[in-house]
Amino acid sequence: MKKYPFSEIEKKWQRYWEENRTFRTVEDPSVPKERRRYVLDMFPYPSAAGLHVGHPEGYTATDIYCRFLRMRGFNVLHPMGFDSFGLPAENYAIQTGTHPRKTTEENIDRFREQIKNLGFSYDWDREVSTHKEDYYHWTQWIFLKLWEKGLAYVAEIPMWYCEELGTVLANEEVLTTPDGPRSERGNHPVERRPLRQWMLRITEYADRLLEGLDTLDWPESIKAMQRNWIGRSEGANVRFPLAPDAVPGGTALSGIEVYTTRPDTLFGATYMVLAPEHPLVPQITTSAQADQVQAYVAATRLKSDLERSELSREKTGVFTGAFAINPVNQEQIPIWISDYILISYGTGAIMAVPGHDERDWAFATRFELPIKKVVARSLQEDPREPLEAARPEPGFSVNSGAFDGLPTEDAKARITDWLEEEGIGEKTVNYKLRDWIFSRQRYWGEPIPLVECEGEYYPVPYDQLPLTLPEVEKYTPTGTGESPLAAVESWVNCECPDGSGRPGRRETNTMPQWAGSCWYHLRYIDPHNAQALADPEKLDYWLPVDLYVGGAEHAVLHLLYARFWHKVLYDLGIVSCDEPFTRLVNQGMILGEGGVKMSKSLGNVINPDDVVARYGADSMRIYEMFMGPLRQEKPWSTQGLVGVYRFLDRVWRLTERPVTEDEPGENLLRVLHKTIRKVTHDTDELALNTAISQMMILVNELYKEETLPRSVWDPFIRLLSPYAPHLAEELWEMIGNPAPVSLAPWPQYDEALTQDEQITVVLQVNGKVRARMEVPAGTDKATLQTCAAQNARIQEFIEGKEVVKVVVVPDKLVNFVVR
Ligand code: ANZ
Repeated sequence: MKKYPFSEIEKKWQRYWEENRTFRTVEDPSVPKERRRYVLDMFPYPSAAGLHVGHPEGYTATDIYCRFLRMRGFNVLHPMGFDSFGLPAENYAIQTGTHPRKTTEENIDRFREQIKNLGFSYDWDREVSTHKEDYYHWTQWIFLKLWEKGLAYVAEIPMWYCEELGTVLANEEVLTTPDGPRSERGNHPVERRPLRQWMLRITEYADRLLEGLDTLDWPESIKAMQRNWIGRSEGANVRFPLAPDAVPGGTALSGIEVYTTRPDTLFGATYMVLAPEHPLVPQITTSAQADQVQAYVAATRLKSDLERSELSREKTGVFTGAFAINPVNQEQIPIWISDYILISYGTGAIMAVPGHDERDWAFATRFELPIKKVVARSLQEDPREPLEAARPEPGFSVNSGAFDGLPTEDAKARITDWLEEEGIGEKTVNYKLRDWIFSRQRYWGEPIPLVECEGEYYPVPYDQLPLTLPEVEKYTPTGTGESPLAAVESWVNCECPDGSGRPGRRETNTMPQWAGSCWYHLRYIDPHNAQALADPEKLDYWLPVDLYVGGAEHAVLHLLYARFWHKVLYDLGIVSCDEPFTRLVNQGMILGEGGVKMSKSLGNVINPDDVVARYGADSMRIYEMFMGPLRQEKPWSTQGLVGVYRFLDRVWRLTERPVTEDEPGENLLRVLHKTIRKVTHDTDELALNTAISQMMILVNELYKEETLPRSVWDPFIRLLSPYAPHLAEELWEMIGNPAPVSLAPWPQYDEALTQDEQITVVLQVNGKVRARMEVPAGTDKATLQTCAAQNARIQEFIEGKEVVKVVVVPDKLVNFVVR
């Protein structure tokens, strides 16, 4: 018999599915909402490198799941598309002059081809690409809705700017080097410059983004990351007056407001720290300290917030020369500046409590500032005994006047009440979440559909969308921090959309790559609609997404942004559910052989095309699922891949045997029903590796037969179909069934037949039968011996005696030889 001809088989069935549009989905009103499923993959950025083995991992899992659901009668929406705006194509355009559209579309063609070669059951009629005009028409439409709702605004924001490249850089394009921050491209110096940016008010949705998490079936780790990112904290704002004679011009200034989550530690505040950018800094700095302060402020401009917040970094700072007054005890305390205080959080100023905050402790010890204990571990602890390290844990207030003895939580509440009564502070909630910087000074993105006219912005009318990207001469930035679009005079200059005939200037910033992926789950539902983002009835039928699968690298930003837009669209009445993705699964990373990261430099990158060419798509699919649990990280193993190929080859060779209408033997029937049960449950749970093992067990059983009983072979082919769809279609056709098996009903199992046959085993002591026990047929020796030793009758006979030997004959007897 000829070798398993996977390549022919795979081409044949891919053509069949395509020609027959086997996996096309329509909103079928006869299928109720409970029996429809929306299963979504995170769509890829079509990079020049093509597909890597990480892509097919998630795609195979969802494909198996979707095929399984279809066979069980569900109406399944399973689309694929491309996140096709983005930096690499633009950078390539800067270097070569090739239009990013050309590069991008070539890459998309290659990706599509590679994805199709793996036999995924996507409904290709629904393919979307975010860079296409009929797609970004609606991205712009959503932007205008955000703008109308007051959720988009302009602000001056410090951005990384590179003089040499003449452009603004994203955080990930800036490297920290010993010579300061440098551009990743070209290693040029960069600095932070305030630039005009479009912002989206995601902070207005902070509480809802937080609360919504409780309703989602997502990995706890991802929810925790989102919670941390949103970073809601409760505390108090407290105003510290300036010491009038210790501050230049002190009496004219109102004081320093701080945000603290620990108002209970107010008596322990021994100094204050302002962010170097704090507006009070130049006003309170004494002339003696001015030079040092200015130098420090300048140095801070070169640092990112991330770098500044690193806990392990040695603390730096400078004294301003000024003093404030602690309002609880009227003590004069010095005011410092330091870069670990961020201007963008709270009030940009803190009261430092070195006794109970680790960063403050590090700072105070470095600069020899006083440390006071104001929280004791217990009421017995001596309040005078000094601290040995910062003690952030709660306890009982000490050295805190009238609040002494209160447990931390009570002290927080009581001191906050007191602050409010005195009018020097109030309860405050803060979020780490910042508004979203939504503009990019780039060419290859969605134009922001606004026109500026005499200092005001006007929306491009809805009937003039999409506002298309003009062709440009060159993609290099203008050198002014503006996007290359600013150089296209004929596009930039236009009439003000308000009908006044005044001259206007188009917004030249474009949207970030995140924009398109914020709502693609909606466009798949009705991708060709020219009148609306999607038909409301179709949105209602399919939403929310039941299962969303993708990499954990999108744990925060993409998932938060997409949830934010979805909630805004919910408020606008466009969608009727306020969370887009009910269940989220992150596939684990695939590492290189030996467990190291796959990387070009290590030369251990596996190319899916090579695997498909050598072993076939079905082998690739099953291997990636058989490597280990979907959610876990796992190393590539060529040996493992060969093993899977052999398994499929063995399945193929079974066709050498005649298919008969004979009843299968009892054992084979039992294995079949167990297999159906396990594959059904495991596929449903996405435990795909164990489902595959069980199919291997059934194949081994079939090898013990001389013929293939149709009543076993037929359901086996159905089970195999989601996993190795090409081979399954071929086997199905070979036994004369009408194609496609991909849409044939899923096999049923009989619970009774999945139970192991029970057998009576006799239990003997010194050869005499003393008891009997019922066990599943085929129970192994060790289990039999353990169970027998626990039998009460047997225990009576062997108690106090020495067991010299135990004879175990599976399915028959256990004999204890005692002395
Ligand atoms: C006094 C204090 C005593 C603090 C103590 C902590 C422990 P979260 O929980 O993250 O909200 N803080 C306030 N604004 C800051 C800023 N702009 N940059 C850096 N740190 C800032 O943290 C709030 C705490 O972080 C605040 O409470 C403040 O230090 C500091 F035993 O105030 B705390």
